[in-house]
Amino acid sequence: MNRSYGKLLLVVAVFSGIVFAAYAAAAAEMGGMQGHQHPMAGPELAAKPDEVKAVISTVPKEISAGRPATLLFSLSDASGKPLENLSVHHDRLVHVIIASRDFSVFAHIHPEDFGPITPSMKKTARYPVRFTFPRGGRYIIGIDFASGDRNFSRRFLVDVSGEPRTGPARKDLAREKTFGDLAVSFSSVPERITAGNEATLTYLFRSEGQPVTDLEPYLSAPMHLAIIPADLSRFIHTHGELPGMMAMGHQGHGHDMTMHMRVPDRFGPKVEVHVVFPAKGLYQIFGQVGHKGSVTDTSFMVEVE
Ligand SMILES: [Cu+2]
Repeated sequence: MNRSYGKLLLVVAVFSGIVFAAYAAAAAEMGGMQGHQHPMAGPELAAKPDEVKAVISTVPKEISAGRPATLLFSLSDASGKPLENLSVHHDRLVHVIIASRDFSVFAHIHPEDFGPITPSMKKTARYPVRFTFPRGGRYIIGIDFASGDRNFSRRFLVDVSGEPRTGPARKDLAREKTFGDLAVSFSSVPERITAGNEATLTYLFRSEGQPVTDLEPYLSAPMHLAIIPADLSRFIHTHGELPGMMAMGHQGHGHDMTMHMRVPDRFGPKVEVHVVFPAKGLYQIFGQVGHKGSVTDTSFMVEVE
């Protein structure tokens, strides 16, 4: 056992009271965790869940609402060595999604957002982000990273002290919502989504009554999505496609084709997402699009039967 792994274990031991690493669920989640989901699994779906390990630690140890916190993700391979060979995917080394249990809080951040990636971060495979949790209660933290040509996702739960506390998610199946200056119509085919079967989600964007045709890529994809069930048992990160891109994507190897496809500089008004929901229940779908130089976060809920 090398020294850094020893330290890692110590960190786990020290923080185990407040941090829940999701190893138990990892095997069940593998199918739902890859960047782009297909019933036809690509070779990367065969990756063993214990092939890489991700551990979260936080400073301070107990996070309080309204106080800045540092979240540190330590990545290691099966033998416990730091995972040094992370590859950039979607323009970043590590993607971090944070959502509150009631889904009123959402953030998508990266270590790169807080300064350059240092040689020491790469060598130790320890990547920090900073975040101020606005309310107390339970949060899900999902991370995505790639090593070689394999994508990995891991999920953690953290409890934040302080009032007011976020409660459970409430069912809200509204299909027309406005986010910033974008009016969004959300629909699914089939309308009744069933577990284990692919559904196509379509977003139609309008602004001042007109279809929006100048959406912009965000981190090299037409849309970034984080899909989270109400019981926070999974974290699915996937990407939108433009209608018509799909035919190409589906000829591929069943992994994240959007990574290999050039996204037009401007597009709209529709973005499609192909998702296989792994189990019954309510899921919140956070979708992010670029428009006029900034990123708009959208949020819809689906009920999977
Ligand atoms: Cu990201």
